[in-house]
Amino acid sequence: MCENVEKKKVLSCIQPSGMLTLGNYLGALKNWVNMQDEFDSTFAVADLHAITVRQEPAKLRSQIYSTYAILLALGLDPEKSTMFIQSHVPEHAQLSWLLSCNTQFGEMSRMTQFKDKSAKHADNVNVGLFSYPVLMAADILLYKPDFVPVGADQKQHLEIARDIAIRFNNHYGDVFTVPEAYIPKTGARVMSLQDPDKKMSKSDENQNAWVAILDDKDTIIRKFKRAVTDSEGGIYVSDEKKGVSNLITIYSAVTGKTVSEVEREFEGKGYGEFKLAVGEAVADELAPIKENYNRIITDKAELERLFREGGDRAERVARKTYFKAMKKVGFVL
Ligand code: ATP
Ligand code: LTN
Repeated sequence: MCENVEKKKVLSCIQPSGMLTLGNYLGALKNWVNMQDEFDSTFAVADLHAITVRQEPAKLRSQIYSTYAILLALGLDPEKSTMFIQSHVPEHAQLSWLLSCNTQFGEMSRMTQFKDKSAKHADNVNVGLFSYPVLMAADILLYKPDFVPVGADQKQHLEIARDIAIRFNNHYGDVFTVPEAYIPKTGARVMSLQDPDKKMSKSDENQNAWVAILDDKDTIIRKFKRAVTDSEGGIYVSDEKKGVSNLITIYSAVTGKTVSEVEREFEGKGYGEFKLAVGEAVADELAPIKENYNRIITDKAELERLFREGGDRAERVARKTYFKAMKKVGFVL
């Protein structure tokens, strides 16, 4: 008998705005890989989002290729998942306009990422940076996903996407599915290795603060050896021990061991030994990804074939939703 149960849908995107980090991996990408068999999955490189901060054109171009290649290197399979580049599907920008006209200035003004990023890029507080969550809502709503796997920092943007979908549906009639955030229990917020009060971010100038997915083993171990802890000793999770807690979270997310198992494993041990173990576990997890990446990135023609095909597939879905929304709003099609 043929099984014809419709799979639930997931969608997520990642910006090609620099080297992807261990934070991106544990907070989001690892879940994408885990979800692709069970769900009807769509994943995109959010290149339109990347230009909300200044990008050098040649560098942006190469980062779009390398981000797509990393997704393949992680084990995402274009046969199973629709994998594409956001700007190749014009409906993202087009729907974003419709949604902008149904989003209030006041609700956008509350977005904490806008506040953080406009403080960081004070010379370029552009309108795109402000309306970024509306474009993100368009990315999501076009594909009607049930779940959106992201790190904890994106929760507020997901809530706005839900609010916009509900409001639009109430006003014009049912067009969008109201999505739910899918945030991992461990690894949703990986902190900087140098300042555990701050999120690990690829744009941190201090290179020791973050681990890139493509860092080599020696670099990874060196960064973990230098990770900030405290002078107290004791390997357990506590608000007073943010550095150690972050390392425990990372180790737990990578090995699949629970936090209490990790605490027991390192009871009575020193920070040196612990940091080395975390570094080695992370390096071992990332090594095959790096190896795959080095192979995949050399074949540009194949990368292009894959992202064009993914783009065509995505557009077939996006176009339907977009035209339905246009029609409901009253445009002549
Ligand atoms: P930037 O640091 O340049 O602002 P970013 O890494 O936050 O960029 P994206 O590359 O778009 O932004 O993030 C992709 C995914 O990675 C998102 O789902 C985000 O929640 C997740 N993510 C980013 N940083 C972390 C982190 N430190 N811990 C957990 N998840 C993270
Ligand atoms: N804003 C996200 C990246 C992103 C995204 C999306 C995530 C753009 N569009 C759609 C999920 C769904 C970020 O992580 N900075």
